[in-house]
Amino acid sequence: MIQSLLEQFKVDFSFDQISTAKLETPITIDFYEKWLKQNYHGEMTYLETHLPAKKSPQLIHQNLISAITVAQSYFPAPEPTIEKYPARIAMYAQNNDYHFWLKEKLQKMILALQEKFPNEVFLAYTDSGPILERDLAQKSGLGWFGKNTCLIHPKHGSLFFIAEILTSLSFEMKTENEKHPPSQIEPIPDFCGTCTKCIEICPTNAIKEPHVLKADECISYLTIEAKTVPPLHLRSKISDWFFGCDLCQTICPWNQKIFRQKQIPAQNETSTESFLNTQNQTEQIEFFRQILTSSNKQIQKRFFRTALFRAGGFGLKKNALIVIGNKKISELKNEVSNLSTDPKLRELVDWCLAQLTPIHN
Ligand code: B12
Ligand code: SF4
Ligand code: SF4
Repeated sequence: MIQSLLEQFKVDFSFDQISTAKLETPITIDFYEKWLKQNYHGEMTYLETHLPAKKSPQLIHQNLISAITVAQSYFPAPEPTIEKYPARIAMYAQNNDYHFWLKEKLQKMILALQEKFPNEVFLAYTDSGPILERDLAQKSGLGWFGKNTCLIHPKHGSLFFIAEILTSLSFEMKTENEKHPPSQIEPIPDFCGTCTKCIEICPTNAIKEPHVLKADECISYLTIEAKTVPPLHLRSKISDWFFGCDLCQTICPWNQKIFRQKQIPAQNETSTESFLNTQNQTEQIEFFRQILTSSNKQIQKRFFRTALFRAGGFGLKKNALIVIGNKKISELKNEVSNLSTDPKLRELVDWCLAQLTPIHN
């Protein structure tokens, strides 16, 4: 019964994949602990706080036994933002904030499950819970761990979110129509082979070795998570990325099929600098002008329920200053100068103005 219910969910909620796994100590927990000890997580201290529950998921709720895992493709955008941003933004962020709409899908699934299993526990998560999601998804057969650390599926590539329902239900029981109990799903083998494209393209060399990302050097961290301005040596490497980064995924051979299938030319996606025509340039200048001249409150209001909300007013101003400096958008010199009264941004403003000042011999 459960297998056919899951198949129904896959269709009803347009998931790319749905599966199950036994909930136990993750296979890669030792990698995770080592990674934390190396301080590769930067300011994301919540990743340390999450360690005990990640190690022993039953600390979340003692009755938890299994997980239903889903993969939801985010490209092309299934839930596109109303506003199209004229700046370089990671593909996932071209959707409304998945912490809301993807979780809402899981909550609808839980309502259906609770009708059939009223005495069982069901908890929905995507991204923010104390769960090692790539490990759980790998165990459920949703993909393999790429050298860029992303989970990749031979058919679906890696441009997908992971979400899960933790439950007290057991999927060990096999029904007459099911050849295998769902929890005995075979993990997908590693198809990276000798390829190292993701490591080579990373502008900040954040992938220190296959499977190991120094997060505090990743553009995604620097433009979304960091509450401080990026160190000087990384600023030029951020190039024109305003929010997030996709390069180690868009270069991946396993995503090229997705671009071809959807008839999207991958050229701009895999380039370390995006191409902008004159109209895009004008729109981009206006977009950054608005960011720089709005109050942090106005920015929060404008980006509510979008992925960009996470960076907040300070974060988006910081990101705009870096792109303006790197792309030498001198039309915004006055707006940049006006921000020098903000003590948190003053040093970055000086750096940005220095990039905008032509050097004379
Ligand atoms: C913190 C975090 C980040 C950090 C650090 C990312 C990182 N690679 O560590 C930053 C801010 C940089 C980030 C960036 C991005 N993130 Co993020 N992030 C997370 C979060 C909250 C925790 C990840 C974590 O614990 N990292 C610590 C490392 C050690 O663990 P890991 O990345 O999961 O890596 C696993 C494997 O690679 C494997 N592994 C590690 N070493 C080795 C060695 C060997 C030999 C093997 C075989 C395996 C192996 O074990 C690890 C643990 O299971 C998860 C959500 C969650 N709760 O899990 C989302 C999550 C991983 N992020 C996600 C996404 C979409 C992104 C971005 C694509 C967003 C963007 N475009 O800007 C980028 C991708 C950058 C990249 N190359 O990873 C998705 C990934 C989906 C997928 N298909 O893999 C997740 C699962 C969120 C979600 N629910 O969809 N993220
Ligand atoms: S997201 Fe960008 S900066 Fe981060 S590891 Fe991938 S290529 Fe490097
Ligand atoms: S680019 Fe190559 S090495 Fe990197 S994840 Fe894709 S297949 Fe693996």
